[in-house]
Amino acid sequence: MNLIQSQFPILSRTIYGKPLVYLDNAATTQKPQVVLDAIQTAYTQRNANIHRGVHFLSQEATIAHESARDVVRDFIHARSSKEIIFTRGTTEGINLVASCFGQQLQEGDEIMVSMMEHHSNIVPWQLLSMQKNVKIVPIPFDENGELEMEEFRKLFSKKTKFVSIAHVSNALGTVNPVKEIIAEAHRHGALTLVDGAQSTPHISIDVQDLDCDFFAFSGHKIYGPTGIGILYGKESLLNSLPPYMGGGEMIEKVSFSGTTFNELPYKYEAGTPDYVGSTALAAALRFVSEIGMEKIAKHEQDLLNYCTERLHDLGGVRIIGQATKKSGLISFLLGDVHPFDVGTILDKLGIAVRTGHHCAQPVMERMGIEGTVRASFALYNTKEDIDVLIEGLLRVKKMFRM
Ligand code: C6P
Repeated sequence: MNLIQSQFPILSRTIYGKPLVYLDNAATTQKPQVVLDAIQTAYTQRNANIHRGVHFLSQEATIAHESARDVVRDFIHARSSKEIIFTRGTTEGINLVASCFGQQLQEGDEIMVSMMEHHSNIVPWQLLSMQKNVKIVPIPFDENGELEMEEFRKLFSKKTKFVSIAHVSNALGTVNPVKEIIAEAHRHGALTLVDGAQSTPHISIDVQDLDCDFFAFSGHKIYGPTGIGILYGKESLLNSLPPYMGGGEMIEKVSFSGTTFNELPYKYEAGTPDYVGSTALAAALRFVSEIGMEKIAKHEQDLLNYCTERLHDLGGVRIIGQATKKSGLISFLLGDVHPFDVGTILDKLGIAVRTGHHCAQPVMERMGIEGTVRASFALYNTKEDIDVLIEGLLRVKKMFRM
């Protein structure tokens, strides 16, 4: 166990008597001790509802929560903490934008999403389309898993109002040229959202450099707790959109003769916020920042290259998603063995991978397959983990007489 791995208590556990090899990081990452400590400290030292109490504990909890917001602002290089909305995760962030921005749309307006989106960046727009009769225009991708950029440029019309796009595909690993996509959308007067669920843990994010209008990500995929995520939105836009949910915290004054809303970011944070999750997320972001996003990205690229090579050498492997720019994630098929069977055998060897459609059914449809086996890497994975995976796949090959 190396120095980084030793900071993740779960990594020392065994599964069916075998050391755990955790390669399902795109689904969720494991938590370092500093994050577990942050949760423990929040509950044992300063648990009190925030923004409401005059008492000491409430003020201390409020300060911790608000400084967590500042940590997020710095991490994604936002201009102001007012632009950082705490949500439950990427899914909620996208739903918030679809719902609030959607209110401004007229029948026949168009929303562009790509064919490689996670369901979270398709279904909220479809729900909107059911209410408002707006049209969803899918951007195609090619056999390698790269967006067809020529085609994308042709898809704009006067009715295009929004482009919502994954930074990194969770099923293919493709890193999309989001900066170029955003610039093109802006040229056509459309707003943009970047689904950063699979990029934030692996690539340094600068929302001002990207110039995206909204950016969503989940805490649990970047070593933070479940149930907390971030929606970044440009301040002027968040000010101009209506609130999402109603309740405590998001109001300025409530009366039966009319209610007024709180200032940003509270306007979008109805109810008691997850002030424990926020501080634990901040601990996770500090943790990765101390290691360095560049170093993490380099390490994961090395793992991706090594795994790709070893899979090629193994034979009988079809890699699904061969884009030139990929993140630390590899989807594949082993002969005609069902991904579920591969995953089940690997599991018995202590290896955790994800199998199936990865909540990206249109990707599977485009590739003409039902699902894949997916190994996804994090900063604590090593080449030895990949060696164990390859040995496991050799076992599968033997069992299926390949
Ligand atoms: N993908 C995976 O195994 P939530 O569930 O809200 O934290 O994240 C949703 C989501 C949105 N966009 C992308 C690109 C994603 O990958 C995910 C989550 C996990 O691939 C769980 S389905």
